[in-house]
Amino acid sequence: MNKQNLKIAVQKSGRLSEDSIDLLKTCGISFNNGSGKLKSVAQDFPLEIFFLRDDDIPEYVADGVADIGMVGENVLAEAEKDVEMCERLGFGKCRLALAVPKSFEYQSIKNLSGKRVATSYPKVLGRFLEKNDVTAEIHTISGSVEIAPSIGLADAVCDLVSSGSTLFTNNLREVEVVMTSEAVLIQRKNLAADLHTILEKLVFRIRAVKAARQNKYILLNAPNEKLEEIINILPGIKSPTVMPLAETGWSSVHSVINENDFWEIVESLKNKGAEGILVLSIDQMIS
Ligand code: PRT
Ligand code: ZN
Repeated sequence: MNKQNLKIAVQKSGRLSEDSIDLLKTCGISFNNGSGKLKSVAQDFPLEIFFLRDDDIPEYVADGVADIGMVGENVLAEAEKDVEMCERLGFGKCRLALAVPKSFEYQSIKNLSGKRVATSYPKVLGRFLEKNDVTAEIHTISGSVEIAPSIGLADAVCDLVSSGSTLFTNNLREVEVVMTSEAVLIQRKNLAADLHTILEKLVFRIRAVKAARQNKYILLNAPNEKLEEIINILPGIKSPTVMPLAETGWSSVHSVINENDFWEIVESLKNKGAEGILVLSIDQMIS
């Protein structure tokens, strides 16, 4: 009997494509994603990959054309489709923000009352304005939102921001965050039991990759008289592994540290007399 594959929709080409494909591959799933491909079947995992425009992904998942999908929360919020979010993916981070020309005297969101705001996210913006009790004219445009004020099409914009340089070069100033966003894994409702089992396996692997990306494996040599102080600096999953070195009076210490504290920890380790510090990336981390 032919076993069913789980069908996943990912962005065909754009800001989320590379990270989506890279995440699946780091999960140990191999497939051909050669340019122009619309669909691909994984060789070693029961998964079929559909390459689509990001805006279409929530609808395809809601309709059951795909079982799951990787998409930005911003697209999901705008699409208003009946799907479930099952995992945050940790990439594609950005925020949907309101911005005004630098000359606009902005004190509060009330200043947008009666103004024209250009956006590609009319529904999300509409809900935000309503929540803040502001009535403004929403102008829906599909691209290059940031130029709308300079060509006289709008008084303000509501667009995605990551570094802020697009706003800056267009003489705009960010004034409100409407929502923050990252790529998420979504699933359709009422997934059949066998497909759900495959999804659970995939989510298990994704979590292991995410945990690994947030951590580093560290190895170092420590003089024994400093061992206790050095161990105290290292958090580790449980406690660090300590092994004697061939050279008497020295030990080798292995541990896992969070990427965020990384430089601070390495600096204090050096100050305490640690030597030969090696830092390695982790592929998967299963707790
Ligand atoms: O063709 P398709 O419809 O699939 O792609 P698209 O053109 O609609 O989307 P794409 O590839 O541009 O973005 C896909 C997703 O990436 C978005 O839905 C967000 O979830 C996420 N993302 C993360 C971003 C950004 N960061 C981002 N900076 N999407 C767009 N931008 C744009 C923004 O619109 C603005 O023009 O980048 C500019 C701002 O960037 P900074 O760095 O100058 O602030
Ligand atoms: Zn799109």
